[in-house]
Amino acid sequence: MKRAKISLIGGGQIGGVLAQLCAQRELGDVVMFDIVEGLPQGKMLDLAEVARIDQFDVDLKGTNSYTDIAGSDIIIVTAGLPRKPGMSRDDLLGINSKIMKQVAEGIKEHAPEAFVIIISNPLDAMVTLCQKVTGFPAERVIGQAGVLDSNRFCSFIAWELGVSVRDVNAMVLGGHGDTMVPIVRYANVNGIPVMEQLIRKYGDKAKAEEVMAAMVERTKMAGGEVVKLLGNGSAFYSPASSAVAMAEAILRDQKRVLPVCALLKGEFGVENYYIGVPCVLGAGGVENIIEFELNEEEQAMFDNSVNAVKKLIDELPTILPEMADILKG
Ligand code: TXD
Repeated sequence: MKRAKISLIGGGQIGGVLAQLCAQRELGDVVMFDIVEGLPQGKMLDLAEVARIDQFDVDLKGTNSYTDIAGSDIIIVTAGLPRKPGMSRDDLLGINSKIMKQVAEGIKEHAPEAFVIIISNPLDAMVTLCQKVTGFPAERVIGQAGVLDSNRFCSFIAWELGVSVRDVNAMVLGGHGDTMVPIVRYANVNGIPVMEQLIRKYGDKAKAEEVMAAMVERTKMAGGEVVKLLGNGSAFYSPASSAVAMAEAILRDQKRVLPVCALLKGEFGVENYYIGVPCVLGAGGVENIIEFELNEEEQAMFDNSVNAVKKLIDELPTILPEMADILKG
């Protein structure tokens, strides 16, 4: 039985962790592409020399040629610049759009059957651009942000309540930016509502709401918190693990229910925009979008987040005038 083939477009901080995780989990053979001569080749040679220690049997290859991604089952894209302290993800739109167009053209030409998971920021706009340029069915072009944002939210809840993060369930929807929408109402620890536990812990509803509000705010700003501490670059372990969970769900047909940046066709009242929503991820990629009733406050926050994404998408034709017709389509 042939092993799956996973191609990583971008061999930087996240790309390196992606390669290591895919190899250690033996998800498939891995090709790492980057434009920097020697970078992917060096990283993959180093990783290949770990195989005996970490006990994995997969082929690893670094390359500067798109021809090597031919036949990929899954492609994970991190090509693009990360933000620096003080920058927003949206500030990357100009430079990363040009990179994403080039990457999408390479994928379209050399791996037309692949499932594509985008990580590059600004995420929602980059996924949109990749799908438009490749013309691939939307269920095969998705973005990773909600898995990361939701797991950050779960971590803050677990640390606050002193419980294992494995037993915390909480979801973040919407765009991957300051307008993201943590769904507080459904946050729970093994089914027990988090808010109920916070009220018991503090004996005061107002205090419990204040603590939850602080966790919601920290979730929204969590990316910037890491960027500020690092001083140069952004989070890389967490986005890599999040994208690998999505890739595994597709490769192993797991039917995982995960927050995915997916193209909505009327769900949650959104028509033809990519935004983070709960999806069933399996061999068909996005196999279903799980809608649920948002309350008034959640709907307002979700709509605000959708509008923030729309504003970014509306800038794309100015950045890539040669693509104006495709982008408006
Ligand atoms: O969860 C999420 N979606 C986000 C994504 C979480 C954190 C970081 N997020 C974004 O991922 C970040 O803002 C960046 O836009 C990407 C990649 O972040 P990373 O930290 O991996 O950036 P690096 O280390 O700079 O790596 C980027 C690589 C680097 O090796 C470049 O040489 C390469 O991209 N690059 C290219 N590869 C292929 N083709 C082109 N044109 C190209 N240009 C640069």
